[in-house]
Amino acid sequence: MLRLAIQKSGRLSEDSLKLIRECGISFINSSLKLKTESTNFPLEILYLRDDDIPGYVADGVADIGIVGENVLVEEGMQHLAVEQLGFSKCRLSLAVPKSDSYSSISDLQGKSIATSYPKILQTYLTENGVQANIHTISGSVEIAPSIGLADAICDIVSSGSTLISNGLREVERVFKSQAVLIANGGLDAEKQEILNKLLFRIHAVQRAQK
Ligand code: PRT
Ligand code: ZN
Repeated sequence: MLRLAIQKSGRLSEDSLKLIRECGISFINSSLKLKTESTNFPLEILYLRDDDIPGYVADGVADIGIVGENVLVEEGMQHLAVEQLGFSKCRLSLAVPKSDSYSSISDLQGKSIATSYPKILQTYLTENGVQANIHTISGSVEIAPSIGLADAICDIVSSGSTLISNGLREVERVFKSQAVLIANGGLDAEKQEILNKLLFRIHAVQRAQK
């Protein structure tokens, strides 16, 4: 039996469950349960917070998982990635108040930037030779400039409407993300075999969608 960790409830949940179902894997889904077993494939599904998924897979509590690349890279777990899944696409972007002048990344030199992704942001700033003060906050990042907490933000953007409604303007795209399948590096032969079967089905689903 292979253990798959997916997000319990959030932006990844629905498409993760949909992918498993499209692979012909049946299970009874209940939002109240923490885990469920497939009725026709050797798979058990664990429902977790997305941030916990890379750690559980690295520790072997789950064998495989589905998570956003933004979370995976921020947690320094890129080595677990097996395959991009093509959904939950978004980007991590820098944004400034729309009335602020901005011409290039060097305008952020010495400024303060609020984000929930300090590592990805720091890497990007270092690559661009910019030193800034990073304020790590766990949520409501987009209100940081208007309350005087930071000059700029670095946050997940999808349609861009959250930025607009908070009077912000996207100025740099820092990181592109989508959902990825991740796996523990030390699966035994039996589990690896099940994963190969699952991947075979995922590829068939992806081909059918093209
Ligand atoms: O509770 P749990 O910890 O499991 O979930 P979470 O609240 O941490 O994550 P969740 O469900 O919000 O997002 C899960 C993953 O979905 C993220 O890690 C991304 O990989 C991906 N994703 C895709 C997004 C978005 N699109 C997205 N739009 N994650 C967040 N957003 C937020 C963003 O933070 C901002 O507040 O949506 C807002 C921007 O959206 P637009 O459309 O207005 O630009
Ligand atoms: Zn989360």
